[in-house]
Amino acid sequence: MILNSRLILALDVLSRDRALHLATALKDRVDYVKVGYPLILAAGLDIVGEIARIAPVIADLKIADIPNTNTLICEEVLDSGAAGIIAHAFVGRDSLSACVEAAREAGGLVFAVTEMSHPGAEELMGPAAERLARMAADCGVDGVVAPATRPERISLVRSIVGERAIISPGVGVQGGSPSAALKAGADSLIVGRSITESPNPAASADAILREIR
Ligand code: FNU
Repeated sequence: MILNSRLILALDVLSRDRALHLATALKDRVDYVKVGYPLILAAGLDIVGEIARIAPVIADLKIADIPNTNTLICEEVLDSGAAGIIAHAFVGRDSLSACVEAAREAGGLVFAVTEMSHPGAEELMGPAAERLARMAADCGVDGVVAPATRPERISLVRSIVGERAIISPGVGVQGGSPSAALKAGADSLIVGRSITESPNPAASADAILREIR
């Protein structure tokens, strides 16, 4: 995984032009551009390849299906140019392993979600997060997604996943602090609206980069 800036841009915008404009403007400040359902549904899967020509793409489809369907989804999105994918761990070892195998075939990265950053994740995912992190590590994922909104959970996940990457969303609009997440053990921060909805996205990214450094 690339860890230069330690910043991943979450590009949850609905216009192809805006997405390409932001990716171009911010490509030197971020290691990856993360795209998910909002942009892919609005602009089509080809947007993955278009952005991949600007910066490496992580496809955040939170893949969560039976192994065969997971394989098909991974193949499609990796073929379209994604350098990495995000999959849910809660669906089970066989489903997550299917993602890992598909990524290995394509030379891509797999990140497993252990616990999400929003308050509702405390209901069901929180109590299972340690087991999910352990299972994800056993399956051979490259990294996990852990919540910047709960830095203590990042520390816990770090103690389980060892050297594997931890990428953390929830900074800014969701209330998480960049420095607290990094101090707790995150390798990279995933940041969306604090940058994309700023009147000056480059300046907002720079402010986060200063905190990272
Ligand atoms: P921002 N995201 C998240 N929490 O926020 N993939 C998770 O637990 C998770 C994610 C994504 O709040 C979210 O979908 F697993 O605007 C969005 O794309 O900074 C981004 O991270 C956060 O966006």
